[in-house]
Amino acid sequence: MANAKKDDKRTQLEAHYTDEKGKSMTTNEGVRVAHDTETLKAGQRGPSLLQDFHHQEKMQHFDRERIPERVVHARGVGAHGTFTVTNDMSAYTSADFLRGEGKETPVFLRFSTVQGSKGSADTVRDPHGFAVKFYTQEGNFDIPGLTHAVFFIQDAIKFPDLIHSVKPEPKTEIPQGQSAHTNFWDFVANNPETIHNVFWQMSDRAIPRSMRMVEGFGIHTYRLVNDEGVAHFIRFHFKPELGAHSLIWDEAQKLQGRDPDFHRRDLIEAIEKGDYPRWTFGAQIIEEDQEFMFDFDILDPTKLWPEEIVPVTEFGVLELNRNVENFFAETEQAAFHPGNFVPGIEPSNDPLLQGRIFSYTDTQMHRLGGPNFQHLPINRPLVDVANNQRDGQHQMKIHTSETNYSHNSLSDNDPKADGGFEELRQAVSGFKTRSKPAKFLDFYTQARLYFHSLSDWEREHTLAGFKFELTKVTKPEVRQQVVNLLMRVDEEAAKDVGAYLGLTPEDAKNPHEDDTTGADPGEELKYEGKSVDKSPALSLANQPKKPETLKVGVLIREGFDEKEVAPVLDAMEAAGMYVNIISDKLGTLTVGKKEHEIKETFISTDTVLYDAIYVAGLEGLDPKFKGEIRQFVEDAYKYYKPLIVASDSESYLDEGRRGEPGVLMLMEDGADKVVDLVTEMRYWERDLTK
Ligand code: HDE
Repeated sequence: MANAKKDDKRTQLEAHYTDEKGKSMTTNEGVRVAHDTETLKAGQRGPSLLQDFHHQEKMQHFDRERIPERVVHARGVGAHGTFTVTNDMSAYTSADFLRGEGKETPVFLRFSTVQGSKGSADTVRDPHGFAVKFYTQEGNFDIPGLTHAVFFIQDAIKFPDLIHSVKPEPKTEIPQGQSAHTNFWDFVANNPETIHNVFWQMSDRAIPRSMRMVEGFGIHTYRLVNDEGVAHFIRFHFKPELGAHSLIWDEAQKLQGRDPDFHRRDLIEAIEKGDYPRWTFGAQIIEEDQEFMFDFDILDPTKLWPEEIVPVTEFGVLELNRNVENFFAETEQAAFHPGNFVPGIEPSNDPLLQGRIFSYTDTQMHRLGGPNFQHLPINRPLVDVANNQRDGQHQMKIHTSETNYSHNSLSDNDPKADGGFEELRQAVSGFKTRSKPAKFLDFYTQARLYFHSLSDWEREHTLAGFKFELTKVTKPEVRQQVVNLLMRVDEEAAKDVGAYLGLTPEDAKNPHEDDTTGADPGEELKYEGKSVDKSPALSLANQPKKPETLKVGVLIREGFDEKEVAPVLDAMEAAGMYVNIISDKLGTLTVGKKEHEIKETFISTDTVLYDAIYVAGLEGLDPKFKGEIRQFVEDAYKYYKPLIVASDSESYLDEGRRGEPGVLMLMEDGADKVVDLVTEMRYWERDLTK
């Protein structure tokens, strides 16, 4: 089977590129247009005429420019890239794109938030979508995953309820882009299976620093099947080269105003600069007969497989290396589907995955206007499509065959179903039932595992997340129920959050703990019970840190000390950091041999937009800016960010803060320390009372 080169998708898309430059204006029928700015009227001051077909066409097209936004994950950003195999997976799967070291497959990846509408801010608290489409030589394979390892619910039929509860409330259409409201928490309290993912949601994982710094998870259990028909259960993982890192909640909220497009801009800029984000793509793999080795059911999407028990096997590297040419045509019209499988990859019986396989095609037909959405350039596979599906709205093909059915004799029974995807041969038996396996009803063990695996600062942030959100809950009885639910996970956490809310957690069974409709007379399952108390892989404290692409805000104006500043900026740039000059006016500033463009001023930008602040020299600064500079320094300090202050600017740093972790005074320390200092990103041990 041929190798899909990284540019094959681009070549395919290019056939659809169109550019109006140098062309005369025409109607959509191709008729040249002499006037485009006045409608045709009966007399200069008279009414418009119905015969003005150009006006009508222009207006009617405009009137229909918007399509329904995605019912969830409406807000997103996408980019093209390449997946390259580093580890041949033939032993596990017949999927062509995972076989043969060095094989390249074009991909499209869309990141998204879940709750907010298309125009909502990027840095809201949410699980984030991590949806990948692989344009393989055997057709498209999609993983519409998340940046969380688990989901809120166990069964697809509850999805509309979950989403209704978290979306803006029906009476007021408030709040936007937030789970901090009464209905969502009422859902949580009365659907205790949500609590594990709610802990992820309240933790720093839900407010990433960058889409380039998130882990991606397929969440569900899938199957890899090899040429011999041997299957393994797996869970997909994407691990970012830059490590997974997060914002602080206060900062995230400010960013919603300062730059609602923060994540979008960050991704587009990095790719434009050639700093291509990369993830290793792999999976946790277990033998089929190890299905019951854990203390949970592997089909349960609210449970993760601890990496300490089942490590991730690397398949290859996914790199994003090309921005889209047109947001609507590519990112908005991209249609992902967890049922897009290629031979060698299959779903498991996970009841959430099974239900998703129905929903995605259904929603695309609604959103993209009919059954031919796969004809859209972004969705088209790289291989030929041949079947007897015909007609429908916006049909892009002219099928010339005289038959459109099988079996036929007139076309030699073409197209032939003669190989390709075949389901694993598997015996299935059982009574029809709506019940769940008993282990699905253990909602708390893994919520506890997650919480206990976090570092001190992550735990503190997670509890602060609960406190913030529950403050926005208007009904005291809902708060009480949530605090009681927390008690089932961790007594200390429940007491801490309860004390903040003025409530005493009650140690009572959740009324919905045994919820399962219908009786299952089926067999009792035996689980071996393998587990861990802590999973270090879950803590952001254990993620790699890299200097590349960290953004440093440099506060500076003419008159700085060149000898001090030039080596610092050189060292940062040599390490791949983005040096952003911020001054009192726009223009250019030469430091050493380099001329920097000043793109931001003291009043147009803010500490929250940078990973570190360097007060590099403010001699002769107009006193009217002093307040702004103090704010930059104050925020860098309180958000635990690296803070570097030049000798001539020490007056901006309170004496008590000098010598605190992550604070560097350049008169005492040297430029050589700067890169390591910034790479650390946060100094949680810093004393904020100073
Ligand atoms: Fe989705 N989800 N989902 N979801 N999902 C959609 O499909 C749905 C679930 C995920 O960037 C919709 O094209 C159901 C889990 C991503 O375009 C819709 C259930 C996971 C995206 C839909 C789930 C996801 C979606 C809306 C419960 C992680 C954005 C628009 C059974 C493994 C893809 C669309 C993009 C989008 C349904 C649960 C991830 C309505 C019914 C679990 C990343 O079809």
